[in-house]
Amino acid sequence: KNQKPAVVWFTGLSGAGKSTIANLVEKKLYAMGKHTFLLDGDNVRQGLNRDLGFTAASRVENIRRVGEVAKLMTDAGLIVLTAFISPFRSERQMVRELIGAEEFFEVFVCTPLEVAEARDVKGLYKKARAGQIENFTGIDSPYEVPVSPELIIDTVNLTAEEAADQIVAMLLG
Ligand code: GGZ
Repeated sequence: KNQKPAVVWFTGLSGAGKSTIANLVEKKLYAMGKHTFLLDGDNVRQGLNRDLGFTAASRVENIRRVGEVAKLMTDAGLIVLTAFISPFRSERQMVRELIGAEEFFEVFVCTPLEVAEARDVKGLYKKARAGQIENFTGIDSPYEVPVSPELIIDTVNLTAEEAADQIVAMLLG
């Protein structure tokens, strides 16, 4: 089946819902016969990037490597989904240029800090507030809101299903 390679680059705070939505998008694309790959912290920070932490320099390198891997995968014809905080505008711009603007879709999973922190699914915000985790995004490490993403997902008013449908429509519509 014919398919256009693409990178759907999710960005947003920890606990914003990036992985949840990316997983749903992948499921929907798979059901349509598309070939995809999902890159996220679970499969990247344990392996390829296990030498990296959460200083600004480590995050820059994390995103650079993920961008390069995504590029290789689009060269193989895949639709690549990436779910990383990717807190810095300059690195998101760098990967946009690396991939090529026509194939790059930046999706801002827009969940306010108060909402992500209130959910605190993994208890990480609590630990960060208590000083047990340093350089935590939104607490003592910055998140730079995207200026012109291809899509903004309002997770306060949309379900993950609805968000995933919006993304599929953007990609294939
Ligand atoms: C942010 C951290 C931190 C710090 C551990 N700051 O909610 P999670 O757990 O599953 O997602 C977060 C993930 C962030 O890794 P990324 O590779 O996406 O970050 S970046 O793009 O900025 O390089 C969180 C966990 O790792 N985590 N310590 N200090 N998130």
